[in-house]
Amino acid sequence: WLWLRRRGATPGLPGPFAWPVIGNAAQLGNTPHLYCTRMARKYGNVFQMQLGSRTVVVLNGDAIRPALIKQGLDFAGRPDFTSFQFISDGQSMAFGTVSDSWKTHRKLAQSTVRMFSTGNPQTKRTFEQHVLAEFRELLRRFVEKTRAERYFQPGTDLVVSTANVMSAICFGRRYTYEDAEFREVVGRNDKFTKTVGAGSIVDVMPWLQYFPNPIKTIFEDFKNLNRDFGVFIRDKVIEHRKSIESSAIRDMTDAFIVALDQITETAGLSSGKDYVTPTMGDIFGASQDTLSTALQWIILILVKYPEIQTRLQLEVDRVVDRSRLPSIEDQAELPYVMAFLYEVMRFTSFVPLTIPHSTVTDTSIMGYAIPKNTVIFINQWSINHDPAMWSNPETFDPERFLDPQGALNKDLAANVLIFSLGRRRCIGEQLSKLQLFLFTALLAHQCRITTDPAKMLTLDYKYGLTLKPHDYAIAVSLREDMTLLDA
Ligand code: HJJ
Repeated sequence: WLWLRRRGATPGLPGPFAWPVIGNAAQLGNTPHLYCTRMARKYGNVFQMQLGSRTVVVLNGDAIRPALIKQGLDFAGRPDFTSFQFISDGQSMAFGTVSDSWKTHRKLAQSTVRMFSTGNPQTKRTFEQHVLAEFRELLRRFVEKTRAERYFQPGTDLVVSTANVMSAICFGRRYTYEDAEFREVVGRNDKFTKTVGAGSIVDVMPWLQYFPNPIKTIFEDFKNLNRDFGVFIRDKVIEHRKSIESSAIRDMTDAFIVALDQITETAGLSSGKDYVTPTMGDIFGASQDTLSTALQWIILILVKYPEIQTRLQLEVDRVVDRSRLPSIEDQAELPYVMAFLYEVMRFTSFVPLTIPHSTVTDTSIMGYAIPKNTVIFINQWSINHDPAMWSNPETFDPERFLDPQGALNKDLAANVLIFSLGRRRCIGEQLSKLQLFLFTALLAHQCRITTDPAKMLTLDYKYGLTLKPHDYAIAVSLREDMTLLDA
């Protein structure tokens, strides 16, 4: 057995004993990030484990920054995992490995996202209007459901709502809450998240997909959702190509089509492959999954800690009177709202391990040699819960981000790691932070959210690429009868 472990392992790297065939897969359990954090305490911030046929090197704490920044190029690859081949037929930018054309596409995607969100005051204004329009619809629906059912589960409505903001800027349209096709396309995030999260079983024991067992069923669901999702995005792109006028760019899809066609012409790139569909899939898919997860956490925490909800309301009321709604310009005046959001990101760490990386060359980190094509897990959770960096890391406390004058401690906020770093860092970070700020400030300004006092609220979650809270029920009441949202 020791010989088996040595065979696939990286010489010299510490790590837990690995069982034959499965290695450490069973030990990961339902919380791989917690297992990795425990192992890092025992073996150090760089350790190895064996998952099925793969040796995985896990980077924790202070091993993360040097690997992703100073040696960013070496660590920027993606493993050839089975599940990744089914995301946009293996053409996804987020799940595909690095190359020269990848770099060009990523830059283009980055500037396109910026052009429709945080790029300049004009685009910010438009983006804000989309968020506001969706918030209006969402609040109306919440109030109606509270009237009809008293306590209701907000999960699916939050997905539709955030997906609609992104659909507006990606595709130039929104969908009603009753739209069955849209609900189907955005309603399977849990299945996506479960299969692509670090430690996913099919990726390290691919033989499991070939005979009847629970993993095979999960994988079939995953393939089906990717097929349906792909068709949805592809149809959008086809419609756009039919009606596009380069003098009047309507949305991100138009902008991306024009930009990519231009590059293909001038640089002779990418041999006529359509990268618009996979990249719009990445942008729309990633944003609706992550932002809806973030909002589910935000609302859960608001009802779990009503005194924090009150504190948010007090701050928003001090800055925004009843004659208008909170807006982007208020952000600098609302440090508690920002501290609350950073604490949600830190405390939940709802992307605990990033999308798995791989080394593209032989390299080393903190004195340990790591061969080319090694699977690398980045444990973001370990930084956000490091007791050396955060006092009482398991306590939810936005105050930790405020200095004695009540201003946001930006240096401390920059230590929260949830969008990753370096060449693979999230391209939607600015967009997400702006959208979450607006939603949170609007919620605090407009309504009070409560939960059934007879039911216990848990902060437990389901593991995946994103951690999803369990279902919970809320009631929503407007803070005043006449609301600005009716205007
Ligand atoms: C999806 C949910 C999907 C795609 C893409 C093509 C880019 C959360 C973190 C990163 C985001 C990773 C990306 C996800 C792309 C989804 C998402 C879903 C189908 C997709 C760390 O998102 O249910 O289906 O097809």
